[in-house]
Amino acid sequence: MYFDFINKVPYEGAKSKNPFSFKFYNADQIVLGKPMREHLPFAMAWWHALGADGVDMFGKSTADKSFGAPAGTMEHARAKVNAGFELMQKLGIEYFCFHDVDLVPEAADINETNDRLDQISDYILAKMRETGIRCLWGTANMFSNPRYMNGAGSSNSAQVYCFAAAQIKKALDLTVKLGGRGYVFWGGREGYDTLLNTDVRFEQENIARLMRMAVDYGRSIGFQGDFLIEPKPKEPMKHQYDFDAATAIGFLREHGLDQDFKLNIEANHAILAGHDFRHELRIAAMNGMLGSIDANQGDMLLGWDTDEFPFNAYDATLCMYEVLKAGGLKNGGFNFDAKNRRPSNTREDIVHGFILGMDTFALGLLNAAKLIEDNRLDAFVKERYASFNTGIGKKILDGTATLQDLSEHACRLGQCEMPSSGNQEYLESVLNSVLFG
Ligand code: XLS
Ligand code: NI
Ligand code: NI
Repeated sequence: MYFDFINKVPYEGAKSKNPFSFKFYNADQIVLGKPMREHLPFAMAWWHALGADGVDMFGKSTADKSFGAPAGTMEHARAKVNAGFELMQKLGIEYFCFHDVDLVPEAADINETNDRLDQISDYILAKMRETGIRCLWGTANMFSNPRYMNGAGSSNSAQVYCFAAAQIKKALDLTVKLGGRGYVFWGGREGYDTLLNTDVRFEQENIARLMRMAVDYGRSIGFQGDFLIEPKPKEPMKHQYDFDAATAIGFLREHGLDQDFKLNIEANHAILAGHDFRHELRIAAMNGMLGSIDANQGDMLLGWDTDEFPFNAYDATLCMYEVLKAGGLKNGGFNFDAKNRRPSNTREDIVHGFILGMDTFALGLLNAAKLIEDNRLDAFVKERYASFNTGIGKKILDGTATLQDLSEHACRLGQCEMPSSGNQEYLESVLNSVLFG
């Protein structure tokens, strides 16, 4: 036992002072006709929960993630499985997400790595059967190994491209073996630092080819879930090709991949792209491409992907508002792509992080449901466009008016009335009164 200081974390309500209890996440509570656990399929990110040990560019690890076994061994890989399943069970987290190399130490020869992956996935599968915990999505890490210094699908080296393909194939095999609902492409090194050495069109077309091959292979082995692109504008590259939701959607459509792919929207990546979380969710949702969510939070004062456990209740509320209005996540979930701050280096801190994140999204869900029931925001937006419901506006929507007709309409009026007020401050006060009233 690695988390022997807790049993199953209970829901005790907002007034509880017990640090190891949920204040808002009450799995069985019905919200808008569904239990919270179904609205919020939470997932543990293997790499953060079981891997991230506080190493940063300036310092060594601060947290012990050995779980009692020597680093770089299969014993350690199995200890991580044991610790991860114990943690998920105690928190009531029903899903996990993984990269291939989160699961086992990578060997020099890919064949050896693949053997290790076969072993560990047998071990994981047994745990899944025992606990009922499931796989949300899998992915291949195509950014850490030095061979990916120029990218994976965007590499200038055909050999590197083949190694990327081999990793994707294996990660798809694992995802199918573990019953994963999604397969993610996060293009960390798919981008460029200078145009002086880069053929952007060539690189993007090659990425699309690799994705097409992945889809063909995945479908051929029975993968029925979603392929997902996780947009991020920069870091580690200066320019990353999957800049934001709109860019990724355009890419998928251009290359005929839009039937198989959706998007995995990460809160922190939205901020790096100069948007906010809800903008990215809306763009994905209105294009029918809201697949899954990487639930974390950035720091407005820092320009990088800090992957914090989310605590901003406004953001979570407006996120859940978008998700509820989009009809929920079908194959997706809320993956805590989040890690403890470097000085929060105990096992208790890991549990605090998840409790915080799960409570924040539960609070967001409860608030978003209240906003929907209140209906003032929705009604306002609907009314705002009412001039298109009748007369010339209706003709525009029906497609029965020409530019000439509209011009005649305007010229007949001579002068234009001002449109109705946006009433932003009023709407913000509605938001506050619903949240805190
Ligand atoms: C990095 C990404 C990464 C993906 C999975 O910024 O968020 O963690 O989610 O490769
Ligand atoms: Ni992510
Ligand atoms: Ni990220």
